[in-house]
Amino acid sequence: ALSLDKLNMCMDGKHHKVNPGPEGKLYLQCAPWRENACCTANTSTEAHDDASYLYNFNWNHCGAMSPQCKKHFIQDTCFYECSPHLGPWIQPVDQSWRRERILDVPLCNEDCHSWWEDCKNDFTCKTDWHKGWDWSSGTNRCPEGSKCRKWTEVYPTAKSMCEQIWSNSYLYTTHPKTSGRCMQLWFTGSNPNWKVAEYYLNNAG
Ligand code: FOL
Repeated sequence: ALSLDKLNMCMDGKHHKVNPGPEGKLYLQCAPWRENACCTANTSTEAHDDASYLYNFNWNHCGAMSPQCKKHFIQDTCFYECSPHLGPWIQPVDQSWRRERILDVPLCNEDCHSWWEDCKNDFTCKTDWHKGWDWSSGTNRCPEGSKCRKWTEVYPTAKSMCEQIWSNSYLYTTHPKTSGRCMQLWFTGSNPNWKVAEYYLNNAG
């Protein structure tokens, strides 16, 4: 679609709406986006389900993911599916399941660190969760030759996790939430990320 407004648009992803707009009700952790969202109410509900139809993605590929870790993945899903302010970081991509992706979205320091801290005691078998899984069962399983390892072995630092898990969707930053220089996964009230996108649009990354 012709993007007239990089500050208010939806990426051409698997489940994204064509244009952002109000949704009335979005489910639980996705509720902060309800006034202006790229996700539908159905997508917001699915974001909270294990192995949801969104990507058939199994968080529990190395045993049950802890609830405190899972809440960050739910928040990431809400952010990824619902955010209308990712324009400066949207890139075309040649993938079977989407035509656009996000690249190097500057993530607020606290959001990256709290995510990693809450997942520290969990396990995974892969650093890049976008590719290389065994999908023969219909959901992702650890590929042959991989082993479930402690989170901190796979991701020694918060930075390594935030940047590598979704193949550089995020860029690690030292910017705090209050800076207006980083995107927030977690917020209440009006979406603070519009101003951040505006800043990066005018200051060319
Ligand atoms: N969150 C964020 N922040 N950025 C993202 O890009 C993102 N993407 C997903 C979920 N949350 C995100 C979607 N996740 C496959 C794996 C994960 C996934 C979507 C699709 C998948 O089918 N992987 C195949 C390769 C498919 C292909 O590239 O053609 C595989 O080999 O495992």
